[in-house]
Parts: sequence; C-alpha cells; structure tokens
Amino acid sequence: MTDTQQNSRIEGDDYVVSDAERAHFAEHGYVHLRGLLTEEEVATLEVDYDRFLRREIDVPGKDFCDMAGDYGREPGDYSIVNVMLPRRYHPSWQDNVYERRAASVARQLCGEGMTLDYDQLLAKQPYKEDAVFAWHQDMAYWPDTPDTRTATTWLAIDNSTVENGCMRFAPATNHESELRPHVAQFGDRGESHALGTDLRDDDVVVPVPILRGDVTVHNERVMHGSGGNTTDGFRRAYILAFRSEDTVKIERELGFTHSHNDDDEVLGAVGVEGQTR
Ligand SMILES: O=C(O)CCC(=O)C(=O)O
Repeated sequence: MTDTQQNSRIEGDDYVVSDAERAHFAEHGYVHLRGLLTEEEVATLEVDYDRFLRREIDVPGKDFCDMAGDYGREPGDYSIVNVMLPRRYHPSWQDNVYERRAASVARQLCGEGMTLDYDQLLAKQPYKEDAVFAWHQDMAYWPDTPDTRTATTWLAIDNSTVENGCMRFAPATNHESELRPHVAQFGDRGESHALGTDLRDDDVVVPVPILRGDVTVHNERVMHGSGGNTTDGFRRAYILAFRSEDTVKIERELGFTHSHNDDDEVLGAVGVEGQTR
C-alpha cells in the first residue's frame, strides 16, 4: 500500500479539510493540517529544493537573500536562506503536486476564486540562533486590496520543532480592526526586506511543531513569526500563498509580483513604517 492510499484525507489532487479545521482557521487565523504530502512526494520536491540551496538553480538579485539580515550578507553567512518565486526560476515546479493539493485546501478554507499569488523557500541553517523571523502580519508586506482573503500554506520539508524554529502564532489577532504598525528590521527596505512588529503583553503565543509533509495554513492578518535554529540540521519550509484572483490582478497591475527585485518605488509604497490600516 502506498502512502497516498494510507492517508485517507488525500484524494488525488485534493486534501479533505474537516469542519473543525475550517472553524479553527476562521477563528484563530491558522490551522495545522497533517500529511498534506506523502513521504514520496516530499522526497521528490526535496531534490530540487536542495539544488536551490546549493545555488545550482539560478535565482537573480535579491530573490536569493537572508530574511534575518540585510542584503549585504554573504550567502554562506545567511541565517534564513530565502528564495523568492522558485517556480519562476525553475518552471518545471509549476503545477507540482504540492501546488495542486494546496489549491484544494485554499478553496476549502477561503472559498472559490483563489489563485496562487507567490511561492517561497525559507531554510534556517543549522546552529543559527539569530535565524529569527520577526513577528509580523503578512498584510504589512502587501498592497491593500478590497478582497484580502489569503491561505498561505507552509510545508515542512524537515520536522519542524521548537528547537529548530517552528512557526509560532498569536491566535485570533487576525480579528483586530487595524493592522499593527510594522517597521523595517535591518536598515531601510533597500537594505533588507524584513518587517516586524512587537508582541503585546496580552498576546498568547502558540508554537506549532509539525512533521515533514504537514502544513500550517495562515491568513493575511494573524500575527506570526519563528525563533532561531539551535540544532545541527536545517529547518526547511516551502511556502505557497493563495489569494483572490481580483487581488492578484490588482497587485500585478501595480507592478507588485512579490519579487524582491520589484521596482523600489513599488516596494516602497507598501510595508511602510507606522502602517496601521
Ligand atoms: O518560515 C518562517 O519562519 C516564517 C514564514 C512566514 O512568516 C510566512 O510564510 O508568512
């Protein structure tokens, strides 16, 4: 029997999300889904994932960078290796099994009319205590649009643990009426991409360790971040963000593609300090 047959929640390109999981996503702004991909499926993706890390697949300019430092760092020193838009630079990934199954999850969590907006790899190198992903709400990075529905699936390529820097969420912060004010983390936005905002005293923090092949899915407003990697292994994640077709159309008309090589003026127009929308 194959892994796929063993996991009764996988039906070809679909993954069956339960009512309880849908309710958790709506209420808390995130949900953990077990076994979105089989071991065999993860192992296939992992081959190309590691080619990106070894720089055997060319990723131009700032789309290969460190999310825990500025653009001036040498790649060997990166704490969180960030590859933006891998499917653009490695077209054979387009329409892979993860994209297809995650699309079915996005549909079940957010409704019809969702489409893939961007993809991203985030790999924390071993023994990098500063591989900290600052607390943030994803909307702070993005232009404002009328339909903000978002399902961002975060696939664990390695078992993701508290020790290697798993995702952490502040549940229900997605219901706040205003976005929290975010500031650039390492110089201005020409020098680094990362934005962050402080936790508040009454925020509850929930670390969400997950297994290889599992995903967490989060929405556009929940506060989240992650801690450093104190282990001798990588913490590799593969992220797909699904947003409404209308939103993606507006973003592209603005020239906003989620590439860090997007025009500075376009990038400067979002993620500004003091933002509270
Ligand atoms: O991988 C991480 O630690 C953070 C990822 C994240 O913030 C995101 O996917 O929105």
